[in-house]
Amino acid sequence: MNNATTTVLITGATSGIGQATARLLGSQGYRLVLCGRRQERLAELQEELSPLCPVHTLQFDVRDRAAVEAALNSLPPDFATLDVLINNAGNAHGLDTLQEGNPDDWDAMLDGNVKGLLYVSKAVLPQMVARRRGHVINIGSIAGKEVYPKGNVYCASKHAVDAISKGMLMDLNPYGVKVSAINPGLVETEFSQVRFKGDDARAAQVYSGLHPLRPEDVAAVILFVLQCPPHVNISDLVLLPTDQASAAVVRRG
Ligand code: NDP
Ligand code: 8X3
Repeated sequence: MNNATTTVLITGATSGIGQATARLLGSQGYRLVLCGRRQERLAELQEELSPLCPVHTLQFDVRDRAAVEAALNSLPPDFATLDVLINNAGNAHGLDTLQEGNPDDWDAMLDGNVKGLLYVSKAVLPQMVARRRGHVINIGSIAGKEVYPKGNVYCASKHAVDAISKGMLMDLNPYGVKVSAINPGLVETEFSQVRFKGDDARAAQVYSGLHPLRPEDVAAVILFVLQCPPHVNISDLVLLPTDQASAAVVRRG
């Protein structure tokens, strides 16, 4: 794959894993379509990366099906042929037992992490199928492989991503389109700030006393997965910090 002719759409590019991936792929000269809700961050990233690679931005909420379709349909001709889709947008909202949980949080997680991924995929996959060429990289989680206390609905959303990735792999197999699921453990991003609704002290506790993954670590793995030879597909990968053994077992010094 020639980076300069490969167009990569990244959802959730305004922060964390998506932003680190945009920076790494941009440094390698890929053509980027960067997506998120925070327009000012998209503009800043476009300004930062434009000297390195062609960049187009799309501002939309993945939960809004009409907005997803309108955004993808608005791509200018030189960005409209997408070679790679990185379904990364998502978050956890709250950490509560089900009996104490907030249904608004459940809606945000199921609508964003699951239905949002489906809406974006539906808008992109037909062109990959028609061209018999493409690569979808879905960012799942260790929470899609295991359930941890109070993780209930977030874990359900990521288990759904795990199932969707497996189904997508089967659906796209006849057309030679690759599907890769990357499932990280603890990564220090804005993830916990969002989960705990801006309670920075509580968010910091998640990573205290251990050495979490950095978003750049996940970006490096995404690049590796992307650059495998055409006959090689990494279909399902779990990536943990050395200090983490499972969703709930971590070593804190
Ligand atoms: P961040 O909070 O740092 O980034 C989340 C990104 O998703 C932001 O760019 C945000 O952009 C975007 N996003 C969230 N909701 C929506 C929405 N409704 N519509 C459009 N964009 C949205 O978290 P991470 O980088 O950690 O998370 C990225 C992915 O990695 C998520 O899918 C998460 O579940 C997964 N993950 C994270 C782990 C971690 O420990 N951090 C571990 C395993 C998986 P904006 O707000 O501008 O819309
Ligand atoms: C994010 C990792 O373990 O905080 O998906 O849920 S975890």
